[in-house]
Amino acid sequence: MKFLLFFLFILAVLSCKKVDEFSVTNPGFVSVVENAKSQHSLYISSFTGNPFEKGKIYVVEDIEEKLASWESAEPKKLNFDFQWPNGIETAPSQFFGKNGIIINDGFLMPGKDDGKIYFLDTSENGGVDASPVTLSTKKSGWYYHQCKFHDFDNDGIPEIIAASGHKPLFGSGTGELVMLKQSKQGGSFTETVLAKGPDTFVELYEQNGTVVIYAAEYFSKKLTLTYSTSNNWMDTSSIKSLTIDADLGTGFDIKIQQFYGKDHLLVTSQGDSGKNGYVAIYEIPDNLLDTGSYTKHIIAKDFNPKSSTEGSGAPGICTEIGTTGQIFLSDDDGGNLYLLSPSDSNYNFQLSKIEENDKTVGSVTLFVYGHSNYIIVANYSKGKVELWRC
Ligand SMILES: [Ca+2]
Repeated sequence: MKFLLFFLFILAVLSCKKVDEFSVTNPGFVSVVENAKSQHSLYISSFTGNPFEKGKIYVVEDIEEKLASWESAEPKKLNFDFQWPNGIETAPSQFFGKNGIIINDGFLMPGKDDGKIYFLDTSENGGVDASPVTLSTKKSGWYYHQCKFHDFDNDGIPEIIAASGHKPLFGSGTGELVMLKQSKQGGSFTETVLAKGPDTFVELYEQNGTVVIYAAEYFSKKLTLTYSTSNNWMDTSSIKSLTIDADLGTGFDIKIQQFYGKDHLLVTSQGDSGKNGYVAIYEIPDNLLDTGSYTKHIIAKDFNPKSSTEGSGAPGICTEIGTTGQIFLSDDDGGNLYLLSPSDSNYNFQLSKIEENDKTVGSVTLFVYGHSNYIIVANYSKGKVELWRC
């Protein structure tokens, strides 16, 4: 029996294979969005720490048709230059009545930290020749990584929720959770600060009419949730934040994922300022505000960056592989790619290294097509966008 279980486990671990790769210089984030043809486009952000070098975005349209010939995908560069583009989302059609993407730009490095949230019309040629519309209005020196969308005031237009970070040249960094509200379709956006703390990645979760925003905070090293005491998010005096885990360490990725048939928080922490990072799953209680009932399970630990440069950390972005319970993990500055496979139904996972690289791997994202789960990997240091099939 033990042998059989071991054999089944090996099968599960071996179920991810690299299909192919194509070249893009310094790919950081990979984002799959819906496009005007009801297919999917892959947007690839590219950046370096060189203050004189612009950040770039590349697009591969209709990736459904590229899966079988990934190496010849030929990404096209957007003509507009950015600073340090991060995550990209499908824009709600209600904003401007056309197909588009939301681009989150900027990073804490000097020369890159005057970030913005942009809308880009992608209805022609993936947006290669389009000029972005700036939606954020924050003062300079703040940057953005990711947006979430929810219609908080039921006017038919979703609001944008984003974390923004700020790191002065001297002193510690801070974060602010902001809401961007559009006045009417096609109209301008106003940006309101909801709470202090969230600086990088957030998740929005709704249960029984209660909306909460979770954040794995990078600077303040906490896992938090933000909510409205009156369920009226337009009344900023009603917005409160609670700490779920004060011992998170340097917070990084956060996602709602299903394990054992229930929603959980999947979180990566870069531990003690980049060192001794770990991956944790938190159980979500029936009462979302009961912060003492988010039971934490550390499922993999002792991740470390290959270099001791300040700001380096491990691990990075992760995603569940569909609904398999397996997790595909980028090691960030640790350089590796890992699979985390459940070995029982009690939060025990096996960690297996599936690729080793010299320096840094960027984000990973899931693309489900047919009956297959594909993972797209931004292999930053190798300059490759990898396609894995799991
Ligand atoms: Ca609204």
